[in-house]
Amino acid sequence: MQSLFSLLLLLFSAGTALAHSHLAHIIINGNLYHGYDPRPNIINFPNTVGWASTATDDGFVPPSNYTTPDIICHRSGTSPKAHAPIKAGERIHVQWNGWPQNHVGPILSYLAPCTGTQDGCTSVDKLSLRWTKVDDSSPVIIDPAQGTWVTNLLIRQNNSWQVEIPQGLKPGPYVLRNEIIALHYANKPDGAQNYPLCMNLWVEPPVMRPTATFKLDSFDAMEFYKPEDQGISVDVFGSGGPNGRLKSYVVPGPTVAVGSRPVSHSEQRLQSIRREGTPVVVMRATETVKWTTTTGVARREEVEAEVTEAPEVGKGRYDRRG
Ligand SMILES: *[C@@H]1O[C@H](CO)[C@@H](O)[C@H](O)[C@H]1NC(C)=O
Ligand SMILES: *[C@@H]1O[C@H](CO)[C@@H](O)[C@H](O)[C@H]1NC(C)=O
Ligand SMILES: [Cu+2]
Repeated sequence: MQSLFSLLLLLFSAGTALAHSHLAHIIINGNLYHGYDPRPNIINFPNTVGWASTATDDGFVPPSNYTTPDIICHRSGTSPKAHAPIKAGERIHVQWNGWPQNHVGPILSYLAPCTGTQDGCTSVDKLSLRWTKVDDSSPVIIDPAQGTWVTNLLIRQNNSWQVEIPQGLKPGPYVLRNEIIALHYANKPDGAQNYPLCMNLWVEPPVMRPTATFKLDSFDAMEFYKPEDQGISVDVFGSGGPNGRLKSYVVPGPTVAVGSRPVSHSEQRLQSIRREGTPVVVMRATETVKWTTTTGVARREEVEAEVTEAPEVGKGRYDRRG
């Protein structure tokens, strides 16, 4: 009996160790753009829009590292050259490479403009990125009695989540940071697991005139969370096992910015892949060229919107109930 238990425990821990994740790809209007796979011996696509990291174990950033640059865009995160083009108001399907059932927690999305560069987000100093939360996947606990969380919804739709780029967002280069905080060990010291995935976007003017005004906040990722936050240090399974007792969850970090339109749970669905998308490379801050395998023969496209002026920065606030 004892040995069977140990065997099961071993299988379970092996399962969780293997079950970490990374960004597989994103889909915008049926166009697929590649993510970055940090595991050893993988040759990544040169035109990935996903930030590279040294998380070779597909792992996470722990609360003890919340004040280090690793929390910004994962461990030793570095920006790629490519940016996925998207119009303000459109939706991105963020495809995770699998997600384990027990890794319950919130799915958070943040945007940061890349300013002061000629090449968009490519050479941006990640420490200078200032973030706005555009989605917190509320309500994070879908059914307290059943113990279902938004991560279960993500798993049901092939481990993906849809994020809407606010219609009122000014055109230009942005980093989208999609993060899941897995809370299965969050009742233990330093037990929460943050998986921040960054990707580069080139935001174009919306098809229709924006109806809502949107104002960027200016949060520093190294100040988002504290190990003792209510939503970070939390016993999600209660004392009674998997059908947890936790009835409500306090989302950590800044509140969702006014003018954001998170895709609601009922609107969440799969986007299908229709074709390989062509990312863009940003030139002279306001111009882009389409990605080609051989540089130099790319088509140049002017973006008519005035993207040079710095985006307006709002006050924003942290919600630290309790
Ligand atoms: C936390 O940061 C330290 C110092 O940079 C590093 O050595 C350690 O590997 C990090 N831990 C994780 C799990 O990323
Ligand atoms: C489901 O996700 C995998 C990657 O994890 C991907 O290869 C596959 O195309 C996705 N399926 C659909 C229907 O989107
Ligand atoms: Cu894991």
